[in-house]
Amino acid sequence: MIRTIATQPIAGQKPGTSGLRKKTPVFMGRHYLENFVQAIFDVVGAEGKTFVLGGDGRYFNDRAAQVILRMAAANGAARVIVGQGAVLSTPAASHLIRLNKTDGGIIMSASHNPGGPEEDFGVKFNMPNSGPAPEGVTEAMYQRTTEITEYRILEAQDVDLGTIGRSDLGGMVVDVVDPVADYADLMETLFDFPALRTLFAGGFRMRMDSMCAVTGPYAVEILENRLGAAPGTVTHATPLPDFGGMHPDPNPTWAHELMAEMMGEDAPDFGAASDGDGDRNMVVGRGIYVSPSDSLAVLAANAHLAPGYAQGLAGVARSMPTSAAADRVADALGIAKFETPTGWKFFGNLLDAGKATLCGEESFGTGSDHVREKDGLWAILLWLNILAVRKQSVAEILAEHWARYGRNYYSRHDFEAIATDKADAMMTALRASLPGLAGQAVEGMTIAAADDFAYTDPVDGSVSAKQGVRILFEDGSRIVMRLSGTGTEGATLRVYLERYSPGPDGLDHDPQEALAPVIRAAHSLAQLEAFTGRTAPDVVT
Ligand code: VG1
Ligand code: CO
Repeated sequence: MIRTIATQPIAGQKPGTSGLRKKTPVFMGRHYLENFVQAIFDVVGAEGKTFVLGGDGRYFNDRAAQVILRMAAANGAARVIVGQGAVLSTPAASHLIRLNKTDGGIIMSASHNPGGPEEDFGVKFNMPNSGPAPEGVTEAMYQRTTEITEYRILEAQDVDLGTIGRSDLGGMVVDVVDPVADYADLMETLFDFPALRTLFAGGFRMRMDSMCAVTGPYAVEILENRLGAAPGTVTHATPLPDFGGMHPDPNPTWAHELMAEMMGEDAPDFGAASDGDGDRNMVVGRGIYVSPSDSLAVLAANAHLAPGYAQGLAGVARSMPTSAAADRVADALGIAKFETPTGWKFFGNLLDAGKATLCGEESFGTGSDHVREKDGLWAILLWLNILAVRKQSVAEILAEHWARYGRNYYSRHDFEAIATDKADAMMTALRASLPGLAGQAVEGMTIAAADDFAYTDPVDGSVSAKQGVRILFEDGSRIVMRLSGTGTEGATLRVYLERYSPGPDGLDHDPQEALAPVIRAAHSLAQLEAFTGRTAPDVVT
């Protein structure tokens, strides 16, 4: 029986950089999930439609899936394709939307945020193109949450999501599918699996840290079962509702076990990690960390070595705070380059229009037109494919890359859990100071230009303003500052720092040392300590 439940708007259901993320107890609160899901269906329409549903398996994933299924049925959906156990990595969900040509999908994830009863949960909607809903759509969903008066839900027993197969839920078809198989098959079409099998058979050693999050089963199937990497190559391979207490954010701070192994005596040839929902990747060579901006540039320069990209790239897109290393490759290849605001949703149109083939963000996100999300395991496999063809180490590949293109020294400093009013005051003052900055000298560097990044989508003409403060120096150095749109506690200030060294000398400095004057300039221009009381970042990547 379908019930219509009276409800009231709940404040703050505004999706951020990637969907609606809140503390789990907030999401579990009365009508919280229901209101947001009804707002999704009210905006996109559910009648007669087919959706994909899955999540990263974090705490509340299983219960939320049952609620979403009953609401989909009550709203007239024809069919929902669910990953077994209500689990799908974000890129696998994106692939299933494309493969089955569905009307979109709902992904339950707070991505790289910790999970558990007191940690974070999230929900986002992906469009029929399989990418995250663009701003116009998420804004409409938010508006809907501010005026909602009722939601619809079927009264029914839980669907058995543990068993693959088809069932009926109040007239709606529920197809429970293997979360891994289709995704692994897609990877086989893009990469040279026989060459990768030969690589591993030849003694190549790898460590993959799945951080107790969703990629464990995917990585075991692809790396160990299909490619023959040694059993145990994948660590923390069992997804847990609280990620085993780990913070599933693949960066040197949170993936410290992997870092220690890769920098240690008996380091394997290649190391990698992925995040809560499997769309991020960190790549590490023996004794050398690859910054995500450099990773994008190296992948762009070498993608043609993998079968799926042998025909070359149409273009490369990066988020604005990502370093310009990829631009240099695009220029050398004579292909298009794009600079978008932070968040994967801004790449969707470029990918759909065939303008860009590879996309990347400095936040450990890399992907291509094979899906409409960033894709952690995809990036790791592309690196492996390149290593297999070039028969060089990660360190050698990076050194050759920098020698050819110069090096964009790059780092991001995060200042977490700042009181929101203090962070807002700092950004307001910084924005107000921008018009007078050009021509000023700081730390021996002259400011060439300063603005607040605005983006006009080249495909649909939509404009997104206030996407981050940029301070550009005459020597090519750059400071970018913006507040995070994925956090759930106070404000997180992200300071992005970049300095270009053309070589041939000065290509092997420590990034923090190379960037020292830029870091000092950022602190003084933003009056960071005066506004926030902070002198040092919480996380450096
Ligand atoms: C962060 C990253 C951004 C990324 C987003 C979602 O957003 O900076 O590059 O697209 O997370 O990634 P913000 O607004 O906190 O800076 V994920 O893996 O959390 O979906
Ligand atoms: Co993620």
